[in-house]
Amino acid sequence: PFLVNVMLHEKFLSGEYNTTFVDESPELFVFPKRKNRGTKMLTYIANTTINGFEGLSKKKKPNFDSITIPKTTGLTELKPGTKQILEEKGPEGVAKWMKEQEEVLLTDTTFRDAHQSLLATRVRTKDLLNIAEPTAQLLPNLFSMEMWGGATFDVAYRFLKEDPWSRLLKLREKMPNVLFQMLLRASNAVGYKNYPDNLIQQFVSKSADAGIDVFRVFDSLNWVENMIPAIEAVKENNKIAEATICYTGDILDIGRQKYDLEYYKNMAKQLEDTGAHILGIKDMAGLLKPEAAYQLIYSLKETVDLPIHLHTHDTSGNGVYTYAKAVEAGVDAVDVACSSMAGHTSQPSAQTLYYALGNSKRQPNINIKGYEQLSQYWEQVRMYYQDFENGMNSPHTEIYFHEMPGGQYSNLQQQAKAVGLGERWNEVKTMYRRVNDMFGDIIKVTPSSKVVGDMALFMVQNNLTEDDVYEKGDTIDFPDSVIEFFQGYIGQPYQGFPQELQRIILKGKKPITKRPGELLEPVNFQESRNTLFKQLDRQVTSFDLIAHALYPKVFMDYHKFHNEFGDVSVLDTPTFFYGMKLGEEIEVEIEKGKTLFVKLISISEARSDGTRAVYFELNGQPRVVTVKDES
Ligand code: 3PY
Ligand code: ZN
Repeated sequence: PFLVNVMLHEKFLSGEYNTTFVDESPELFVFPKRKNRGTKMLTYIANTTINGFEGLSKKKKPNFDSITIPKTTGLTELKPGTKQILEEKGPEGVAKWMKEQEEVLLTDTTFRDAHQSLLATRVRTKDLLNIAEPTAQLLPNLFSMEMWGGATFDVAYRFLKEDPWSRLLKLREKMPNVLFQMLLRASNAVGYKNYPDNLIQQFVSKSADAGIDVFRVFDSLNWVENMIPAIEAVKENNKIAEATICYTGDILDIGRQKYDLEYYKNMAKQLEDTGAHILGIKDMAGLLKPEAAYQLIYSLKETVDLPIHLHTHDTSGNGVYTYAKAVEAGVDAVDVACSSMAGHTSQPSAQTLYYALGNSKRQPNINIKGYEQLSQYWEQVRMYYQDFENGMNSPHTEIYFHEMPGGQYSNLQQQAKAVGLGERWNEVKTMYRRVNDMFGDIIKVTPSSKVVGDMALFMVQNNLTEDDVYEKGDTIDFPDSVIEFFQGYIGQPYQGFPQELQRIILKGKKPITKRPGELLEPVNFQESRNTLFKQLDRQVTSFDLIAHALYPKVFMDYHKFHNEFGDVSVLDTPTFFYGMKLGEEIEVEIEKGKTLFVKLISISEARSDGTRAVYFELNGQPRVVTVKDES
């Protein structure tokens, strides 16, 4: 085992070792413990069967249809795509190529924003992997697949109990032909606060190594200064920097002049000056109306030389109309989702846009039949996640009032339910807008949108009005995220903070005006490698180090869970969320070529200590595990 540890060690593999390597790498002396994967897995299934899935009300496992996966002819038959253009021509070459295309290019967001916005980010790696190769085969002409970043990173560890890095690596293997795109919250990385610059650099570098090609970089307050370290890191890694403007308000509303056309043109120029390769427009709430889209894109095309990539959400139902106008104005690429995962808080449907642009030179060059096949897959898989649906079944024009980002809507709704405000959701939405206005009409996107959401929940929960905040604010303990926002820890809003409210909230604390990254202590990766090694009792990868630096508690909780229940990402999704039914049999491929057959035989009555015995057959052998009934 010692030799194996040496040969698999990251430093050994990278060639970065010297004569002190063995002395400085205590992890080499840790030998694998006997794994009892079967028991761990049965314990998870038994627990979920008896107690339900954390955060969901317990219910009987529904019957799901078996899933049809389109047949593929194997990776060797894949048509080359944009990934190969990047490899041959580099990031500038890709940007040039984009501008030369007549048709509008498509980014498919089904693997990231679509489920972040419709299903509280809960889609599991297993369901992505099953359709990855067919997607690569059927859609080789996509500009990119947005499949990582945003909320997928912490939700993977926190709720799905799986490793997001492993998701990226595995998808990359199955989809070698299309550019992989991630959403990067600039100095907030994939978190909700600003991190030290060296952590941002490491995060970008390792994400690039693991397979990300296009980094959509945005700042939650559109503060360009705060985007530069991330953009620089992307460029250093020779990947594509899509520097992005977040769109809010309405450029055509003369009563709403804070964010007018000049504001966006000015920001676009500043972003071009950073040396980015693509200009992104991120309409995270779906506020960009069709005529405004035309005028915005037309003006930006005149202002900058970069290809322009537009992202919207279809919450109002106007998404395809907005794209059609943007296409008319010359937008180079737009974000869509596979139709059964599109619409409402998600992106507009790829297929709908394809048909809408029929007989025009700019119609996307995609395999529409292939898209329909993928859509059938997602229609079935979406059923697995029915408990996370946000309940929005029709166009929601109220978005123009509350302005809540699509990716936040379902998540904030879950948060509201969790604190007992499910019944008062309408009040929360109204309060969200009020809070925005109190904060001086800010850009609302993660994490600034979370601050607004936290404040709105806080005010509804405590029955506070705006007047209460101004009159009794000195006696109110505001949420930490709100205090930190007013301290300047996620950056400086355009035109500054409202001073009276800032004074009330900070209660004498001094705000900063510098970029937080300049003040934060760099992460000491060597030290944290040693500490983590002791805590985890196993080899520590760079991926672990970064995840731990971003989310210490979430990461450690994930490891605790992993030690207790093993790798649950191998379970099928219905079993993962609902456990098993009596008499049911499932197959679990725990590694390539190694399948366990599990049958649930019976469950005992609760005993005096509140536990139940759960009887299984594992590969035909009787097994029993004891779990506590929490009901
Ligand atoms: C995210 O940052 O996760 C978003 O999707 C913002 O729109
Ligand atoms: Zn989005």
